[in-house]
Amino acid sequence: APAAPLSKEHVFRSKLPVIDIPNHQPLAQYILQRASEFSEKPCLIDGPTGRELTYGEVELLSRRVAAGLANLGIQKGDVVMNLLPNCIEFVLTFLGTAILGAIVTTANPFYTPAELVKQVKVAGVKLIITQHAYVQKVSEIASSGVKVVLTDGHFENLEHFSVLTEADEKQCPNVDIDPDDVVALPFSSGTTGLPKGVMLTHKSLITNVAQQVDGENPNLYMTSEDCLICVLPMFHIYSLNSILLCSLRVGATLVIMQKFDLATFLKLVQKYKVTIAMLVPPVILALAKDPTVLNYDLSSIRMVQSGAAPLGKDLEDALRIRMPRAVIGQGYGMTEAGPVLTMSLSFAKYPFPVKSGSCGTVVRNAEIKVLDPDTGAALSYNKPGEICIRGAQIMKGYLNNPESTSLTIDEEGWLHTGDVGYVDEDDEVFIVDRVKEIIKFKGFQVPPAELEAILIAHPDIVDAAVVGQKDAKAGEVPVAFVVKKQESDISEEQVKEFVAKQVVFYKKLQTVYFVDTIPKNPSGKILRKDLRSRLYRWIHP
Ligand code: 4UW
Repeated sequence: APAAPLSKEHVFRSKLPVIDIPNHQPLAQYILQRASEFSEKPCLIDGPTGRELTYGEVELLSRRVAAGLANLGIQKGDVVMNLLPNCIEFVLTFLGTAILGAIVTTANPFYTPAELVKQVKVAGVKLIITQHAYVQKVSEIASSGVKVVLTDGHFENLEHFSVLTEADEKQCPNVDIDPDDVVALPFSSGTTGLPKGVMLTHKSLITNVAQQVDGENPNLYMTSEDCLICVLPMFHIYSLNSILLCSLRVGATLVIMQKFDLATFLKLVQKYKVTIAMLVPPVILALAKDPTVLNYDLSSIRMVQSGAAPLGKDLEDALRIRMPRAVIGQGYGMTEAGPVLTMSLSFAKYPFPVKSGSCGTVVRNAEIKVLDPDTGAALSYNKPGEICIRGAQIMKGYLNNPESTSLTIDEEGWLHTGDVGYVDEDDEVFIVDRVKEIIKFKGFQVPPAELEAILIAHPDIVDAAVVGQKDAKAGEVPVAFVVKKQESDISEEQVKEFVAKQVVFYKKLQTVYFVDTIPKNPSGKILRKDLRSRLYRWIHP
């Protein structure tokens, strides 16, 4: 079908035709719709141990986990925290919780106890599923009445995951799931402030998976013949949606890695003849530049996707030279957007030519527009402004936070991303800047407001501001501007250590600059742009 013409209001759409999306179903039913067709086929392979589960086993065990969670008192609408690195149990927990009509909140197992307590409270977590290695971190939470289940080993009187996988699947309660019920609650700080619970419904996630892999000409063409490597953490929406849910939907095989290690990654790609790799820029950098890559046969890879942070055109081209047989392109996502906004049409079954450096085209069954930062008017081709998206895939809102929700989704249903970009004449989206506070360390979110709150809590610190500084390896790193008390002789090292003790590794401050004042506008908002340009001038005098 021909592309829809650009309307007068400058709304951009996909070149792919609109499709029917069965988003009235419960998510797990949609995701596992074809599982019986693939029941004997490997679904999940745990990279380090080689343990495999077929589609038949994944489906059965997920229903058992749903029944087991119900036995532990979890009901529809309750929140379960999936505090696991990439592993088979992560997948079973996600699907089991979804089947039960309950809600999964995902968290990084490397979070500090303080970070976990905040999320558990905001999300109203009833039960945590984790590994033995992280049990100390949640001990305080457990003593306040939150149940903890361990996927490995035993600890005091905590339940073991086998109480879930050995439950009777016939006892799984029959629940009525409404398409607008929340199923996933990842945390994101969005365009401003502290991390918030992002309410993704059954309808949003089905819509976004369908926008990628469904239809006669899927935007992200993958099939049951494909083998994907999953090295990005499933607790982040990129991996959860575009890697896990999409591959289950099409019946592909997923090779799971717990953490990135180049040699292991290359070995697994070679061993399992991986065909699709969804990655982030730092991994692309390693693949493009590290000499050891040349010792492996990676010719099975037909598609490489990058996203979650900007990928320079030079790096994209460098990888293309190394992997001439693979289609290389980008996707652009944001947790609140469900997450995928745009994806390269070079990944489609019947692909379109795309330009290096582009983030792709808006997904089908959705609309984007680009707003002039000064006037709020929608812009035409090639004019940079704030990217906004609308469609059934975007979040329902932030949990218990109507104020932040209405600042992000306007009355007409447009989600304002805080990203600055433009759409070229070929409908390709290019991201050029960010107007929101968020710092991205290797694609991980670092919310400045969270670090500022920690800094200001220090007795020697009067005021503080945190901004991102460009970094060759991580993309960006957080640096702080700190106003200390007049009589204080606190050092940079002491400030860094004070923060480091309270946060996960990628939120640690790289540098602390002591200053006399923090530049603010009349209403007290930190002028981050001023601070960023000050940094730039210091580094490039
Ligand atoms: N280029 C430049 C990009 C890009 C980017 C994201 O942590 P969040 O909330 O979410 C994500 C999700 C990424 C993602 C999900 C599913 C998918 O298929 C895919 O394709 C590769 C990617 O990162 O951070 C959102 C913010 O991260 C930046 C941008 O600022 C966005 O608002 N970002 N992708 N390709 N920047």
